[in-house]
Amino acid sequence: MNTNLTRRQAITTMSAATAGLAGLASIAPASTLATLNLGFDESTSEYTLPDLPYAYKALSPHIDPITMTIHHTKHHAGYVKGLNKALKQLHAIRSEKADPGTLQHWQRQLAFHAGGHINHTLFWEGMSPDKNNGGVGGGDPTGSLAKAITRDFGSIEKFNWQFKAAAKSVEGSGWGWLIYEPISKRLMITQMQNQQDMMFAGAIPLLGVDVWEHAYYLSYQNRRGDYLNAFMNIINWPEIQRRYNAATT
Ligand code: MN3
Repeated sequence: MNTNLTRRQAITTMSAATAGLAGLASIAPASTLATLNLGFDESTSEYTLPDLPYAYKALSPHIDPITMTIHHTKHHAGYVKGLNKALKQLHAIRSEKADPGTLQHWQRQLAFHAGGHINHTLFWEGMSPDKNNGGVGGGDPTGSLAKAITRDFGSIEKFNWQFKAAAKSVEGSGWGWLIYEPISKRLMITQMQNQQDMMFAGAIPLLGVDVWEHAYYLSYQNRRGDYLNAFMNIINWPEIQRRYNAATT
């Protein structure tokens, strides 16, 4: 069975149910992350690796199929495995079946691998094949998101510049993010080191770009800037708008 189709059907069903409650204005808004499929299996309490929403070759020529395949089936799968292992070890420590002195290690492992799993899930779904390849990728944001970007960064061009410059200058491995800060209701651009460091509490991730070398090295080698220029052609702005709507509704 196609996992993504099943998830979309579930979301459609949920939306229909929510529509029936339209009169309840005070109902908690769906968070940006609420519809994200992390492949959590209630029966085993373990996370699984969801399928990509497109084929491995679909983002060509911007990201090559071998990079996509290894990135998803090896790197992302590794974070899912590491997340399950960290949770299992923490359970064992609570049950006094493991050395409590290793708690700090497994807490770090939990943050790193849970971050890796969520970051990559947001990353895959935040991209789409470009318009020449049957997708909706690229172009500029529109609507309320474009207005907010213009308000908070000065213009779409200034946003594009800062987003790429911030991602390009991440030291070592990490991510560039467009986030929503829900308290002052503003968009910001942040850098993330590894899978979890430097992100502040409350930041709601909208758009992320993976700048670990595994994300681009086969095609771009040390030219991270070229990879980031290519990435702009496959941003799924309708999905980022959906996340923005969920964060601000
Ligand atoms: Mn990665």
